[in-house]
Amino acid sequence: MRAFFRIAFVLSALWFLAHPNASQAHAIIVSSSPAAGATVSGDTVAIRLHFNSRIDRARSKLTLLAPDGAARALTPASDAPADELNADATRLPAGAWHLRWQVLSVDGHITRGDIPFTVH
Ligand SMILES: [Cu+2]
Repeated sequence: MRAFFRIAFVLSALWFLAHPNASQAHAIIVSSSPAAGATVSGDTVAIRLHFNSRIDRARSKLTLLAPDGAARALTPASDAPADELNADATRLPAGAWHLRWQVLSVDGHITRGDIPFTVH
């Protein structure tokens, strides 16, 4: 048991060495529109990604993957709140889409994710 606590202590110490700003945490997605797995109707989709911390919008990316696999880069809206990455996607044919996001948070860490959604 003692060895276990010693290992746990060493691992947590290493974690804080590797993440000096861990208290700021990196950007984790809090909510998204569309939500993962959602079905939206119409060919215009307002994309709203809300993170738990401020993000560096200039170094964050939004890419839409079409049902046929074609990638479409989206330009994030510049007037969004500091913890949001927003864009308007227009002319989306019906089918299964993926929204790929990659953000740089203010602590310098990159996080990314993939939100599948369906256009009806
Ligand atoms: Cu981080």
